Order: sequence, then C-alpha cells, then structure tokens
Amino acid sequence: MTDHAHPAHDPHCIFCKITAGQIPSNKVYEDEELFAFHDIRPAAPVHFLIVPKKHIVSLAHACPDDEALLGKIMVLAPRLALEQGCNPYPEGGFRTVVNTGAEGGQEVHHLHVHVMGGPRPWKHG
Ligand code: DGP
Repeated sequence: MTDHAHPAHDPHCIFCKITAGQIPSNKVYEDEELFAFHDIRPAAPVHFLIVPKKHIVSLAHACPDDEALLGKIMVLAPRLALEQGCNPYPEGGFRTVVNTGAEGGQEVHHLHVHVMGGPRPWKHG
C-alpha cells in the first residue's frame, strides 16, 4: 500500500537514502525490490541487513500487499548468508531478527531483517 502515511520513499529515511545510493553502504545485494548491506555496528562476524526499497516503517505497518515482498526477503536470507560466509545448516546457520517498535528495539524506522552468523561467541549471542 502506498498512501500519504506510508510513502514508497521517505526522503528523510536513512535506509531510503542508502537504497537510493544517496548514502554509501557496503552493499551485498540489490534487485528492483530489495537491497542488502552490511550493518554499521556488526553484532556477529557476518551481520547484514535486508531491506525492501519500498519504505515500510516496520513489520507492524506491513499489509497484505507486502506478503510476497516479505516472503522474498526470507527466501533471499539463506542464500546471502552463505554468500557472506555463514557456515551451512545445520552446524552453521544464521539468526534472523526483525525489531519492531521502541519496545522491540527498533532504531531505524524502515523495515529491515538482520541476518547474523559466523563462528561464536558473538557480541549479543
Ligand atoms: P534496529 O535496531 O533493528 O533498527 O537496527 C538498525 C541497525 O541499522 C543497527 O544495527 C545499525 C544499523 N545502521 C544504522 N544506521 C546505519 C547506516 O547508516 N549504515 C549502515 N550500514 N547500518 C546502519
């Protein structure tokens, strides 16, 4: 859904600026709908974020029209995790985290999926 409250692009959003190439990032993937880049504060040896280019504020703002987009992120995550150096399932694997709202620990209000992996211990593992 794209309306005034949920514009497809928010010019003040840092992740919209990153996906538009207006702010540099360490990109790991891009297609017409999704963008993935390394987290600036890695909590694990491998830590990147997958974001939709569409400005969805949080998981709490996703609507039925976004189902395919969210599914695409989840199917992309394991592929990129391996490409970025996570070890294969089951001995390896990775963690996916979506923080939602203040009490969920969300700092950047553009929906993103954290993908974290690599040999332990991790900072917050
Ligand atoms: P969250 O708490 O789920 O909203 O996590 C936001 C993450 O985004 C946090 O781990 C740090 C990362 N981050 C914030 N600003 C930037 C940035 O400008 N560039 C990159 N690469 N990551 C950022």
